[in-house]
Amino acid sequence: QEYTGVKMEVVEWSPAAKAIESKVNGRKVFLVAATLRPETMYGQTNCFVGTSIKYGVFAINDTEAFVCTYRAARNMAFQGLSPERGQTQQLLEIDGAALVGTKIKAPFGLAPEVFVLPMDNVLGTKGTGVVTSVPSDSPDDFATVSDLRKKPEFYKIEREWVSIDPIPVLMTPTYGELTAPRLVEKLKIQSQKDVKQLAEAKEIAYKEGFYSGVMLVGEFKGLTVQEAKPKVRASMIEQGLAFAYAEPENLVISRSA
Ligand code: ZZB
Repeated sequence: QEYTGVKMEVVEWSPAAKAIESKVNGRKVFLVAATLRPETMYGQTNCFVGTSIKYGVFAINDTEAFVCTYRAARNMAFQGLSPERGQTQQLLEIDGAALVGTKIKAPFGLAPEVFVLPMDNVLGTKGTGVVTSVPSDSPDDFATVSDLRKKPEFYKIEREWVSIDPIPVLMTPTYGELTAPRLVEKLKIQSQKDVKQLAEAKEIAYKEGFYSGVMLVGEFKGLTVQEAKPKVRASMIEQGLAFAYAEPENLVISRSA
């Protein structure tokens, strides 16, 4: 599975994560999200972590540190993303819950700064355990953001952290410019707990976007999603905002399992 690792630089730590600042030796710290849809990065409105997942802050070199699961850091250590090949260098450990409310940069995002929010369905066993959120094109993200907006107190977040509306990124003939909200409505998805319908919606959104989508924004506006996808990715990597991150097949919990 070849992901794009998106580097979301920390702008301001949440109070609960503030202590990290003094323990990274002046390194820039990034939450790193694994995505299969780099072309949608213009529409990021926030980022998700699992509140009961343990994350580490890992030194990548002398100037940068990544926040992700230990499992992801270990994979990265075999892909040129560690001071010493195959060796992780963990600076500290932190609970996902403590990261919520941290303000980070969203590379290529039309909303350039976003907040870290909680999501129930983040898997610690896939990608980096950090998920960047694109409610315009990801039904899971739209359903979760809708839950958070309905019950901010329950999720222990500030209303302001979920204030960005879905941002149109691409257009499909069937669902228009907000594919995920349309699908959530059509399949009568009530919340992030409707995992079965969400899996179906995700499948449809992937296919529709990939085969029929046309870019509405960004450097490759007007190109089809199929054409734009590798170009957006290459552009992000070239600008130092992302990197290739591969995951060994047998470690991925596959959808059919
Ligand atoms: C941004 C994005 C925009 C994504 C979109 C999807 C969509 P898959 O297909 O099952 O492999 N993701 C990544 N890591 C995790 C995790 N640990 N737990 C839960 N979700 C995770 O899923 C890959 C996608 O699932 C990734 O791509 C990421 O969300 C999320 F418009 O990144 B994506 C129709 C989907 N649209």
